[in-house]
Amino acid sequence: MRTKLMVVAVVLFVCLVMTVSVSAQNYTIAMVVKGAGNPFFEACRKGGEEAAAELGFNFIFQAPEIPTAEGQIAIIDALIAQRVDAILVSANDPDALVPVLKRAMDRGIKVVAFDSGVAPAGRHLFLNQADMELIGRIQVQLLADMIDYEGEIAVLSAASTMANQNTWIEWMKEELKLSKYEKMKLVSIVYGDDLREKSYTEALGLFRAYPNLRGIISPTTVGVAATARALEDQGLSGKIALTGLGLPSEMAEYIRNGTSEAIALWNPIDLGYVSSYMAHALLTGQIKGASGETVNVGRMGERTIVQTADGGLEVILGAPFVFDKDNIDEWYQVY
Ligand code: RAM
Repeated sequence: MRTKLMVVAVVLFVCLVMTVSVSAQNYTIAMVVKGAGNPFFEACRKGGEEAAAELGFNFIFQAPEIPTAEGQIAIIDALIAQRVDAILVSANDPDALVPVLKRAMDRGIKVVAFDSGVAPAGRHLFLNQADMELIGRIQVQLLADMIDYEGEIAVLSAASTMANQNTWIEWMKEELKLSKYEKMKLVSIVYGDDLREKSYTEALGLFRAYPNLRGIISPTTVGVAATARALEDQGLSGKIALTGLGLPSEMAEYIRNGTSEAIALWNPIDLGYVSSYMAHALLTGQIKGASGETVNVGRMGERTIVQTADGGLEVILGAPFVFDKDNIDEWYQVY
């Protein structure tokens, strides 16, 4: 009888230990993106799901109906109430999200911003897709080549509050200061808010307001695809050049027919994958989230945490990649 009781006690103890260790690793990581229906973020989601399968955490994907800070704040509030372990966020506004993210961090939730950052006070880490300066400058260089360094140009951006687009536009302006661009003039910056129809309408507005327009840069996957469609609908392909940051899957037909000779981007699947690995490493204690630490990011190898100019901490994914007629066929089915 005593031996039987002992066996039962041991079995119960083992079960208890197993439950504790399983639930300790059963983290929930939530990805909050700018807005619903954006294929760029669907690709980020794929990367998050891939990391979840490898590391064994629960993955939640959430997006406000339209890309606003208010929508994201409501979602994050609900995630805090749900007691998720980490939040990955591509912010619609770098400052408006700080109070709610601070509240999340106060409750022990790890916050990793990715793609479009939040101010350092509202995050533990930021995953930067690529050097912001490079992304800004490269788009001016691509457009300049298309229009022989001459004529009026415009920018069709996402929302005026979005940190990633705003930083890239600042670097575009810096690039345009170089003497080789003295015959190019930035005449307008308009905002399509990362909504397809609004971006389309803004593109039409540019065509109407600037009859001499030679080129458009659209540093948003939603904006660049909408502008390409507007150019074709108005019979302006080949008359107004177009570049920006586009998904190969959405831009392939426009690149093949010359509406846009070239676009740039990084791999959004990797972006979702690496940001998930970063959050998981913070949760397990593999990293503390300090400058100089190395974080293991699965099939992408390792990355080092560095200090940014704004006093925050970030990890850089890689370099932007240019897609054109020569390589689009290799990429349009990938993302
Ligand atoms: C849109 C979003 C996203 C940006 C890409 C390039 O999908 O604005 O934040 O990184 O474009």
